[in-house]
Amino acid sequence: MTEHPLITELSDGVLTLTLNRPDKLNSFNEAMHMALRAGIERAHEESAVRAVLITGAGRAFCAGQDLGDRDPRKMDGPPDLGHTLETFYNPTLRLIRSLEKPVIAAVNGVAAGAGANVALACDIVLAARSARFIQAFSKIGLTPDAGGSWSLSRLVGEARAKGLALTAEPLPADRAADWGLIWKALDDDDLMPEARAFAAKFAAGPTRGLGLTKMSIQSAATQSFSDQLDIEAGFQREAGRTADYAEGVSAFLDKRNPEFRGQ
Ligand code: T3D
Repeated sequence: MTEHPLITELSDGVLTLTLNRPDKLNSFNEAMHMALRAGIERAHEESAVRAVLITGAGRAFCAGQDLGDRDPRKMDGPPDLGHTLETFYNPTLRLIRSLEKPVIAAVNGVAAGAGANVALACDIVLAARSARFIQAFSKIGLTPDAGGSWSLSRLVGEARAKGLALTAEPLPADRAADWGLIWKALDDDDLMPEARAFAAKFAAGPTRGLGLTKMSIQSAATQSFSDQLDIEAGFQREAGRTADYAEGVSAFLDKRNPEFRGQ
């Protein structure tokens, strides 16, 4: 029986999506693309989902595109990779960025090509110390995709973005954290417990406030200071009307822990 390319589990508000093609280092084929997209769509639709955790089965996070599906010797002519990006990668990346809930990537091993850039599109990236991030594209004559050119240049600046993309040198998790490419590198055995703890904390948090925080930080990249002040005011107006805000302030005044309900 063929294993499902994505293991999906919803527990206590956390939707865990595990890329599950370990023999191919969880590289993307069409079935895994569609399953991951369906998982993120579910997170958009279901209020029971309050945080998403993406990780990989086996020793890798994701090795990008399954190159077995791109064998030139089995094709009539060159593939239209613009079409495959528009059809498979870009919709999922847009869904991750537009999801008004936190998305955590637990990078358990190598993350290469589009696999690295799917991780970098997430909101909190945790990586095992043994993990490496590889912009593998230049090794096969391609150019960064899955949002990599955007994420790299914003997260680590042009010099490091160009260095990573042009050389395809593996970047160890510790250095990725030092450079600000990811949130944290962790001992391998600590990765999943800590990632689950993060996800649980978000899932028990003020969901609307967290979602607006994500949107606010993302919007700041393309706004003037003055326009961003207006956006903050609009978001704060909305956050201030939530039951979770009332609970947060009440709990502070009562000197107790808040019980957020995601409302
Ligand atoms: O095509 C489009 O639609 C456009 C979009 C493109 C997006 C992209 O992601 S392009 C970039 C594609 N990815 C790569 O170029 C990375 C290829 N993989 C590697 O460079 C290495 O495998 C790694 C550095 C990731 C890991 O190296 P290592 O030494 O730890 O493992 P390995 O021995 O190379 O791989 C283990 C197995 O996984 C091996 O299979 P085997 O020999 O045991 O049967 C290998 O062939 C397979 N594998 C690894 N990556 C891929 C893969 N199979 C298919 N596609 C892969 N990307």
